Amino acid sequence: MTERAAVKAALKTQAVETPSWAYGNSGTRFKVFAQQGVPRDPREKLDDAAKVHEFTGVAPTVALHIPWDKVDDYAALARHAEDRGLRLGAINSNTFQDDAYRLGSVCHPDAAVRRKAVDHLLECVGIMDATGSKDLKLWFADGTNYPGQDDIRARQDRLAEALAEVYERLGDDQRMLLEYKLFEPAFYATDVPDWGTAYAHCLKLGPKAQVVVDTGHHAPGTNIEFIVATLLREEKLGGFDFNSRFYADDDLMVGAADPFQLFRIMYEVIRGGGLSGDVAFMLDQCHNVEAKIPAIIRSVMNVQEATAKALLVDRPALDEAQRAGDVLGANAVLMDAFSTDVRPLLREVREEMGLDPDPMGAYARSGWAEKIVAERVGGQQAGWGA
Ligand code: PSV
Ligand code: MN
Ligand code: MN
Repeated sequence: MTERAAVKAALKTQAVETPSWAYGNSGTRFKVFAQQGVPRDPREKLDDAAKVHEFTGVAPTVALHIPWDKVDDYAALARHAEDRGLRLGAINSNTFQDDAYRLGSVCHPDAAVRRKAVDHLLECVGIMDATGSKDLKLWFADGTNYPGQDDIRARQDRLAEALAEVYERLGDDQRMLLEYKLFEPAFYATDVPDWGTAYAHCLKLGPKAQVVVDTGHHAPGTNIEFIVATLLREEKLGGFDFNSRFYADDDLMVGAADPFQLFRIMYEVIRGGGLSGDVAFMLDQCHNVEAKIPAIIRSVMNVQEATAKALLVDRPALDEAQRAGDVLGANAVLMDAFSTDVRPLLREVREEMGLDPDPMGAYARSGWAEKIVAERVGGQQAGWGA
């Protein structure tokens, strides 16, 4: 296979998971703007996700958030997905929206609240059994706002105990993906604030526990690709929640704020063998002011472009320059790949996959946006920002 053919083959097998909540109305704590035609239930979210997959060819799975996507029959929901060429992806738990969780969930000082939270996590594993989902994605809003509010060490013990119970419940082919986030909603001490804390818990739990890197969850200036390289080396990178940020957890379209960072991350993924393995490439975004389906299509394309550029890095030349201590030469090899216009290559890839080379244009011409505005009245608000 020529090098170009190998790059194209890798791009054709890439899979980006889209989040159900990105299809619904969302906003900030100041205002949720209602858009016309948004899904009224989880099935309609899948209908929209099917359009993203139809026009990109690389978005075959959809992440659910429980209870935002609560239904009576999850097996039927999985069939609804299958009928549209999709599968259900990660099940995201939600231990942050009930009044009971004011002081935390699995780290709460009251054992009764911790029980409620763990029961929810176990319920999510039950949903995975019904949907065929492989990954339970855990994000805890737990933390404290004031020094002395609670015992930081005791909270870690409670967290470990809860995670261990859920880990035991996982099936052989199921994983637990633990997400970290520097701050928000807690402003003094978050209980899983960084990759080190997540890694330490996952290491103790065992091979089915891995870390999720949400690209919007770090302090400004953090070298995320270093974290990615380290977690891959330790076989603890479970996946990504991709989005981009200018300030904090902005949840904007991935690749919008810093396409160079996304390229550097994808380069380390490829360098560490993560493109063909079990790393889940998920989006975690909110489209507050822009049209949602095209924004998700654009996001998938941004991931593809960063991946294509990272695949084009001349690794033998880079290796040679690095070994020779050629600082500028090595940097130039990386920058050459980043500066390549990969859009013609991706158009070719899409044509070879039987797709329209222009997914944004094809979606706009499809009439789907007009159809859902006409047919769906009273669309659902996503849970986030509610
Ligand atoms: C938290 O900020 C987070 O990134 C977690 O992944 C949640 O599940 C998701 O946002 C909800 O939008
Ligand atoms: Mn996330
Ligand atoms: Mn987030």
